[in-house]
Amino acid sequence: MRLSSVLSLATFGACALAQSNSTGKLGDAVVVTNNPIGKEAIALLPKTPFFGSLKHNVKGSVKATSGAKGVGVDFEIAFSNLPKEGGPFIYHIHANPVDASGNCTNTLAHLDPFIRGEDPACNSTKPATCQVGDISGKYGKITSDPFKAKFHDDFTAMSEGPGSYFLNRSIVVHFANKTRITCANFFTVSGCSGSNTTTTDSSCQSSLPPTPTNNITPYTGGVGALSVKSLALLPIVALVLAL
Ligand SMILES: *[C@@H]1O[C@H](CO)[C@@H](O)[C@H](O)[C@H]1NC(C)=O
Ligand SMILES: *[C@@H]1O[C@H](CO)[C@@H](O)[C@H](O)[C@H]1NC(C)=O
Ligand SMILES: *[C@@H]1O[C@H](CO)[C@@H](O)[C@H](O)[C@H]1NC(C)=O
Ligand SMILES: *[C@@H]1O[C@H](CO)[C@@H](O)[C@H](O)[C@H]1NC(C)=O
Ligand SMILES: *[C@@H]1O[C@H](CO)[C@@H](O)[C@H](O)[C@H]1NC(C)=O
Ligand SMILES: *[C@@H]1O[C@H](CO)[C@@H](O)[C@H](O)[C@H]1NC(C)=O
Ligand SMILES: [Cu+2]
Repeated sequence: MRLSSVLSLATFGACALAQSNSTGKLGDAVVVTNNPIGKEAIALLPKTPFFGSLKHNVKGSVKATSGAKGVGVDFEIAFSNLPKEGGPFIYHIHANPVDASGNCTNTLAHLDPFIRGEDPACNSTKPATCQVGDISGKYGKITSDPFKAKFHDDFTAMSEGPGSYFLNRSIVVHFANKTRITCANFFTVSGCSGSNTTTTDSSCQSSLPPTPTNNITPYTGGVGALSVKSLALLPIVALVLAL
């Protein structure tokens, strides 16, 4: 009797622990309800991979649009030219932007404002308990080439303030073994053929500064209309700031 109640207590304790681990020190991820209507941002992968021994980088982009009524974010994913080996590939929003050198290591870990940690792995049936930045954990790994996906995430923020804000951060694509292949920063695209912009819009892509300046965070803090001209100047501005 006594032993069995101790045992059941222990079992209960283990369950509670496991749950609190996947829920995060600050609780479950909170639904974002005040994203600016119509706001769009995109992260475009650079020409050169970070992972040294790949000849051609993964191509593609992660496009983010404020969800209906400002709730969460609608994501559109397009990746192609993936390595022949080492999949299924995973991708996440990482905490820091990519620096000017394009070094994906310096993007640090996944966006994790609720301090959940990577382990245990995200259970996609309960996305609020996953790391906010664990996009492939919540919505699926990259399992085809080309890979396209569209999904809605409730927990990502497109207005500054909350920790779940990601437009000052980056996307990182990894091999299945977590080695980083490539990474790119988000920036707003209101100036990039407006709401008709798609991830395959080549005019949009060619308006961007070429690699490696692609890696400089061009996010200018909520400026809506980022013109092609100001995009082109950004590397210079960033260089001046860096000096
Ligand atoms: C939860 O965290 C504790 C200590 O922080 C650890 O011992 C335990 O293995 C973790 N449980 C799971 C399911 O990861
Ligand atoms: C991860 O996988 C890739 C592709 O298979 C391989 O080239 C790389 O060396 C691996 N990294 C580690 C740390 O094992
Ligand atoms: C990237 O940055 C990390 C940490 O700062 C460093 O150890 C590594 O050598 C860098 N990699 C490259 C390719 O520069
Ligand atoms: C994920 O959560 C669901 C619903 O709570 C549960 O039925 C399932 O066993 C969980 N999967 C894993 C791998 O923990
Ligand atoms: C990004 O913005 C958020 C919210 O405004 C802020 O808390 C965070 O420190 C910023 N991160 C970086 C890397 O600039
Ligand atoms: C998108 O473009 C088409 C034609 O190029 C135009 O008819 C339509 O109004 C545009 N939609 C928006 C939302 O701008
Ligand atoms: Cu990652």
